[in-house]
Amino acid sequence: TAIKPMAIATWNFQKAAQTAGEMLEQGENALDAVEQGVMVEESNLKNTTVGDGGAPDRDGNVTLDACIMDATGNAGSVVYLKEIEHPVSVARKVMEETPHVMLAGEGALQFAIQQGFKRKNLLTPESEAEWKEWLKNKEYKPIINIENHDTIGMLCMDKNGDIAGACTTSGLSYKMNGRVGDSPIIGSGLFVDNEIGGAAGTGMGEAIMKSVGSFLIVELMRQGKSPQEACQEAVMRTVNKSPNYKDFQVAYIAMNKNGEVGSYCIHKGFSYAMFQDGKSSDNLSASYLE
Ligand code: SD4
Repeated sequence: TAIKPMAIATWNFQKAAQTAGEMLEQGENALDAVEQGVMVEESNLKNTTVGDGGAPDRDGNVTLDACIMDATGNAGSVVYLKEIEHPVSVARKVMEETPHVMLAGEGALQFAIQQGFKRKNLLTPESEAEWKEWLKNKEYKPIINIENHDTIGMLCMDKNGDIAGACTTSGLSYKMNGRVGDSPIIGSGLFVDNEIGGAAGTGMGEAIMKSVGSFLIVELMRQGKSPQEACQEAVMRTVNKSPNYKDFQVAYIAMNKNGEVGSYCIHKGFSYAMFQDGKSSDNLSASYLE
């Protein structure tokens, strides 16, 4: 049977999935599609959890985390990157132009500038005003599904059946200065093994990192689980080990080599966008809690 290219993305990012999906249908490769797809959200000023317009940390710094993986198992990542609108593209440059996988902070910014990326102030007046409001009480309590949950993780399968993935975020709003989440950590916020499939996570990064969630899902698929079963088991790993699991969200999406997809989350309200066969859809994820 002919392979049907497709793109899936965390949350209802249909424009991002469509951008990638249309590229795939035109025969472009999964890596180019996944990069261009997530860039839609990096540029979306209304998305305060990714790229330009991202909410700052508690000291007012917008710091971005992103990673990308291709079908050969190569990976690139940037963490605590400031002033660059498209961290995913810097992550791709790290993968392609350096002997390393991950660059952080000042060094990542220096590398980006060397590669021709332009510095830009990413703190919008709106995000700054909200941060100043937050400073009045300094209450650190991410609201489930709404605040802090708009990170884009995306998986693409191209016409050759090859899979690539990317994940990009400004992390949790009002995080501590220096905090890095799961999104740029290979195996946590994202993992792709082109023999098996890929997975991406969103939600409370600390919980995802502690279970190495995306790697876990790919390994469970390797053992024969469907993407849906694998996502569910990864979420349950966190639920069973976290007495306070009701206080945060963790959500995963996954895709296998047969083009089957799945998703699971703790709290109802997570959905994933999908583009295939020229059609875009928003899919409500199964959840542990109603
Ligand atoms: C993080 N996982 O930095 C990210 C946050 C997130 O939608 O997914 N927001 O912990």
